[in-house]
Amino acid sequence: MNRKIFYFAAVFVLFAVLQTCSFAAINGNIEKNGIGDYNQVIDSSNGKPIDEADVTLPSKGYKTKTDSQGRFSLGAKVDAPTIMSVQKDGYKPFSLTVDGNTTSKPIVVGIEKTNPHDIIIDKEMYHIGDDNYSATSANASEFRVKAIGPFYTKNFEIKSLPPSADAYLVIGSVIGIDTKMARDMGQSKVKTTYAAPPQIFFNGNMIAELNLNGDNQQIKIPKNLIRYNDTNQLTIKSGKNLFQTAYIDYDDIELMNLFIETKDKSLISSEE
Ligand SMILES: [Ca+2]
Repeated sequence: MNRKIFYFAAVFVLFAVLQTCSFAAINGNIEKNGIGDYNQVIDSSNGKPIDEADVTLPSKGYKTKTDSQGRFSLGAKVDAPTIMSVQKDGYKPFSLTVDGNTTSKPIVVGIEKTNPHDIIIDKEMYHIGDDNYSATSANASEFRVKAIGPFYTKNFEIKSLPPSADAYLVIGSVIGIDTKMARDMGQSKVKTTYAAPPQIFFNGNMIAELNLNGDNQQIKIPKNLIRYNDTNQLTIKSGKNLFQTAYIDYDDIELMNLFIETKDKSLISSEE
């Protein structure tokens, strides 16, 4: 296979803007076939096709599986940015925000095997907010999942982590954030208002604010907040529309794939 592959992950990756935490280098998971003629899921470590992977567009209710060559087709037309999910047992849950531009050419997705210390918190898509949003909100046309309310929360166990590693919360994909920064970046078309950013809490402590939509946003979890061999709690609160004073209007967002990855500190510093 002499196919010419180039990386374009960085185009889609927009980092969370954090107050106190530093970033890890991002995984270059998405590869695009410069010549190819079909969408494909491959193992990022060896390039081998992955069959029977689940490929979905949750907001469109579209589901398919890859064939024996890892190939798949997107049966739904995609215009506005939409979250595409790829899941396969033994691999990290993967998602990518696609739009008409992305899907006009074949997409080759490289997925990574899970590591022993990875913790998958949630592989579902959630709509956080109140189902009251403007048609010009970032990605409003793609909202199909009913809102669960203004916050998401989940308890999960952490047994142990390697002492030489840092833990990162990874948010696979998020769309719909209407902050001032998202508006200034052209992600939101809402002209007259904007919302406070969604806030991420770990065991009751705010560890980050999400100002932008995007894939694979990584947030370092302060080690002193982690409870080992015990239950930990992740909460994501939607921000309020800062220009609506007559009633509380929560920013409506959709997110998918929440997990914790560990990265060896020495590896991270060499990547930076
Ligand atoms: Ca709202």
